[in-house]
Amino acid sequence: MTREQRLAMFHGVDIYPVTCEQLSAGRSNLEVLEGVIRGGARIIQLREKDYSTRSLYRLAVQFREMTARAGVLLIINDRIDIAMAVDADGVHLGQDDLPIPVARSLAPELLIGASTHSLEEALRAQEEGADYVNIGPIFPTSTKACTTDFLGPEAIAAISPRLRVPFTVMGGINGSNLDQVIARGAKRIAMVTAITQAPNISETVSTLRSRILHYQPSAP
Ligand code: 3NM
Repeated sequence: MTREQRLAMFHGVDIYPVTCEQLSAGRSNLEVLEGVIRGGARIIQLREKDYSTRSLYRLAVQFREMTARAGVLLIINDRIDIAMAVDADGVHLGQDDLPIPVARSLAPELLIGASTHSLEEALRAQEEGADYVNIGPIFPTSTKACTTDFLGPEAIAAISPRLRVPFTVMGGINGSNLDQVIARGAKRIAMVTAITQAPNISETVSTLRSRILHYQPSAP
């Protein structure tokens, strides 16, 4: 696929599940992926910080097979080499990973996402050519050893009007606070544990998706 086709698919994203096998209630990443696909998600990010390159590559090959069959975008966290090796749809880069322009020159057709934690970082990532930026952490989360404080849902309303590129939000988002982020303008919502720890992943993904897609603000 070209980057343009991938971008068009990205625009159709609502829920954005991110893996973490350690926090998947004893299930494998492939089992989680299967549930995520059955629940109707249009994208998944493979994020495993501590795997060896070979194990991550092997898993990414399987993720690519399953996501390609389902027409689901596959984004690889941090590792542009793995993303290129398995013909993933994109790479998600943190503030300490390869600079966005370098990643872009290596892989012109990959979507490049960037983790950002402030307005300044979000604007810089956009200027550097990110295809989408993540704003987070929105709420406290123990999934990531965060050095930054959480931003609060108000940050979404403050940062997103300054962005031309699509954005995702992440960090501590779950069924109980989902409406707060949607109400601030979030349309693409990234989650780890709200999905990976759900007893029934496909049902949870499906329910969260319909809440994102059919959100109605409650009357004042
Ligand atoms: N990145 P959960 S927050 C991996 O803000 C990650 O950049 C974040 O996990 C960021 O949905 C986060 O379980 C953890 O809170 C999100």
